[in-house]
Amino acid sequence: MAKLKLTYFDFDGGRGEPARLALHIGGIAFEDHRIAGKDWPAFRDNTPFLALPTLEVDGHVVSQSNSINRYVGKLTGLYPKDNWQAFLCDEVMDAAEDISTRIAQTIDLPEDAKKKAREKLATGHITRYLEQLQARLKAAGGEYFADQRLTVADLKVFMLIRWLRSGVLDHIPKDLVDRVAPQLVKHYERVANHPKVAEYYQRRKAA
Ligand SMILES: N[C@@H](CCC(=O)N[C@@H](CS)C(=O)NCC(=O)O)C(=O)O
Repeated sequence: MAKLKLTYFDFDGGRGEPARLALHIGGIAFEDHRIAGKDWPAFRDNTPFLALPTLEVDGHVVSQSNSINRYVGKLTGLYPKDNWQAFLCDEVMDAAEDISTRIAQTIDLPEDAKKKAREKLATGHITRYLEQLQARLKAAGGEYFADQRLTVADLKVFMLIRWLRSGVLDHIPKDLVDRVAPQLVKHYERVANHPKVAEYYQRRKAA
């Protein structure tokens, strides 16, 4: 087994969290390297594309969250072997990445511009993405996004829905998901209650 070191910011969420969860669920040992915000400017140049997460595999540092998710998904059995199911998994992960990027682009805007941009996103792209993700979930059987079982796509959407419902995003109503895509809330709860996911967060809380 390759020696793995996953580097991401020091919080339980975001683009690095699905891979942390997948490795935990799969019982695969890895170094969980967490960077504090204050250390990021000095660390940035160590990353290939000036961003996190990165994954070091036997000394080779690679990046891009969904590429990492696919790789660890294959290692942990949380990525479909069937080509079509793999496509469904990828499409959902890339859609979640798209909408997260649009939201992230508003973070550093001045307050007025942020309010305007986020209100437009909430009624526009975010609503559309949530409706479409819910439709994808229903088409896949209603419980998981691909392969009728937990995959890295579920972990990626889990983090997105948690972010949208957390209340940290000013001007994006925290009940938006509940109103426009209630099946995604049920999906969120399903993933949160997965024994390994629940155990992971119990352990994080106790740490
Ligand atoms: N396409 C990249 C985006 C990576 C990205 O933007 N990461 C953010 C954290 S979630 C970051 O490193 N931000 C710090 C910065 O850009 O200075 C991926 O999917 O991994």
